[in-house]
Amino acid sequence: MSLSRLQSPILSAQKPVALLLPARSPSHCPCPAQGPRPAAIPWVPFPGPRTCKDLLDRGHFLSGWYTIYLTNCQPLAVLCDMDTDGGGWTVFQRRMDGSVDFYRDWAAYKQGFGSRLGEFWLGNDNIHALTAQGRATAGFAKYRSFKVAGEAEKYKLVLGGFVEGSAGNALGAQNNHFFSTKDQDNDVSSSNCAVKFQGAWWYADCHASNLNGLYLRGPHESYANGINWSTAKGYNYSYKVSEMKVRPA
Ligand SMILES: [Ca+2]
Repeated sequence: MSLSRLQSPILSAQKPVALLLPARSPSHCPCPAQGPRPAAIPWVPFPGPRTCKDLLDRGHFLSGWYTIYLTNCQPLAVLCDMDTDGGGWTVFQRRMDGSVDFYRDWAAYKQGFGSRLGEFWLGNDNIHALTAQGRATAGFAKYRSFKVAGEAEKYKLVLGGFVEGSAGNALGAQNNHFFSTKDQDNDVSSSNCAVKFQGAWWYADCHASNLNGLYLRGPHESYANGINWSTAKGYNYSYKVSEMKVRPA
């Protein structure tokens, strides 16, 4: 791993590949294959990749944007990190240069925003689908499991135990809390945490981490409104690089 990656919080999670299989049989749900169907056995189901780990296993060793297929065969373009910690990670959040505004409303976080070329949030509905049957993993801060509920449950964070990570467990405090944005206060504080700390997160009363906070480029005087990970560099240091990613078990 590069130093910059080591210096940034990387939330990682994973889910069993088996749980990503479609409810119906592949013959009723023929996801497009990557590349040509094998001519010799055209009748054999040849499902498309369901995760970045699938793609890695099929020989895609370079990081980049690929199309994967969710459980209902819905295609989704995702950034696959094929390099960090063995590769096969699906990245759903990236901060790297402050070029994209992350202080956005519920609708924006629901559908996703940003640029494939730089910073982005993949969208809460997509993140929910990716983690629907989530179980754990690794990175800068590693968790045994990671799941984001659907919108009906306000994208609640369901986190497994903290496994390891030099940055410490700054996401644990947000476990079992709803997602909040500046226009939807679902936190347990009498104030509006998203407005107070200028982000969008699974705020409680309010946070120990704020990876969708303002891009403040390192040390900052303001309190807890940057890309903070309190158990590492506290509430007055904003990380310059942040990635959140999941990988199947
Ligand atoms: Ca509140």
